[in-house]
Amino acid sequence: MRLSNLTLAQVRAPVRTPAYDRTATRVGVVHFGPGAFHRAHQAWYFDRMLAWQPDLAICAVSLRSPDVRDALAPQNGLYALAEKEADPAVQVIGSIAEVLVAPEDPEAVFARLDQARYVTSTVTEKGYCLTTGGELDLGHPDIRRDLETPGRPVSLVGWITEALRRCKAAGRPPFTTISCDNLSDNGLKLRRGVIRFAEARGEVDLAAWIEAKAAFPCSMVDSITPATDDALREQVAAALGLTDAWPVQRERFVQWVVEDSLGADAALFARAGVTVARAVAPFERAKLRLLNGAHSTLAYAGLDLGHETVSGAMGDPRLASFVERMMRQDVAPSLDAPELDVPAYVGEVLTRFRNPAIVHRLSQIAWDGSQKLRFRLLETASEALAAGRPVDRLAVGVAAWMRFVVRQHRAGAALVDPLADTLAAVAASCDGSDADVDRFLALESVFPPALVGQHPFRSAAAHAYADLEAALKL
Ligand code: CS2
Repeated sequence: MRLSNLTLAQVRAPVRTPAYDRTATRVGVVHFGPGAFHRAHQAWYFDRMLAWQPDLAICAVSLRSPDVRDALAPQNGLYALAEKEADPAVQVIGSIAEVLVAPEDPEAVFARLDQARYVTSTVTEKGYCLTTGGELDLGHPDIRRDLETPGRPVSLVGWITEALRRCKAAGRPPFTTISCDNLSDNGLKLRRGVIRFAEARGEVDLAAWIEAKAAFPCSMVDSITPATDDALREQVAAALGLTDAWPVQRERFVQWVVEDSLGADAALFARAGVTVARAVAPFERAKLRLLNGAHSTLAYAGLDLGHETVSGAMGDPRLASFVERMMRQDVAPSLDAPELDVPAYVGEVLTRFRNPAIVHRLSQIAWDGSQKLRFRLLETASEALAAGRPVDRLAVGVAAWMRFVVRQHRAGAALVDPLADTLAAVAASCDGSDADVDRFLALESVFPPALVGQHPFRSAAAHAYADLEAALKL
């Protein structure tokens, strides 16, 4: 038997089930991107809030694939979340009221957006359609398409702008949009993108209204969430006594820091465990540069050395001590986070990476490298150069990514990356020499020109590209 509203009461103890009556809840949140991360993170926070505030159920919107809807619709949106620790715990999350697939029925999505108090998003870095300078890329195919047919958007920016236009036309106050992706200044970038898009649509009044009235708080999200596998499905079925087509898993650690433009809801978010902060940037920089920067470095260098998982790579002293040196000596000096005990934070992140209950595949982290490197390593390297600090270790993950792209190409393995075709063409022209590094560095949509022009960065990348093992001794 399968998990659903009908079978919920049969879920076995000690699995926790929603602490509220689901039939009494109402959609107040529209979320774009109902992947595993959203379901393990924001949906868990809203599940807690629903116990005190019934009008914050989620309408989850998939911009393309029907897969999550197909898995969760027969379950009435219910699914299990497993915490992977030495003492594992499983709970059933009830905050997702429905999953919509945007292209199938755009008006149904707009109807939900009409009643939304919050719009949240986990569409990954590429979903923001930004240039390397962090501005909306008006030449991006999705943005061009949305400018042609703004009433049937395909991009996040297109959806939010059209929904806000409808709010304004109906005389309603705008919803608050919370970006939950791993981008520096995510809220600011999304806000600028939406305003820019409204202007490009010729909607100058709308752009001014959004600028004056709509809130786009920045947010930092954190919880290690490996992809779902059959082992998880089995573990969950045994715990629940029911099957679940798409459970999710994460570590117990979970953090969400949201910039305080939540008005009266700030107390509710805080009660659910959200850190409501005046400034998110210090938290966000620390997390992106320390955790995600180390993750990507471990992924590309670890795969090169034959490892498969994060905890496996952390068992290799060459990698573990390298990322620790990079975090403490190269990343920490780039942070201005007086409220954060950075040395202790580094220690916690390394302990989390070692969690033996988590099987986090390096290949999962390796996805979308062309989009991730900027926020995780390149911005840190640019600032280090400007401050006269070395970039040798910061360039290692970048060079390991280049090696990864070439290796995948030679093995005939597909690259999961929006720039896959461009990267394959670069890899095809690589011959293992120093010149390969220049070929990669010439990719303007990956590398900011100001960084590429700097000799120390180029030579550090070339050194690590030529001999990764030697570079790991740095
Ligand atoms: C990871 C992140 O896949 C990746 O790129 O670095 O998903 C990471 O696990 C999360 O940001 C942790 O909060």
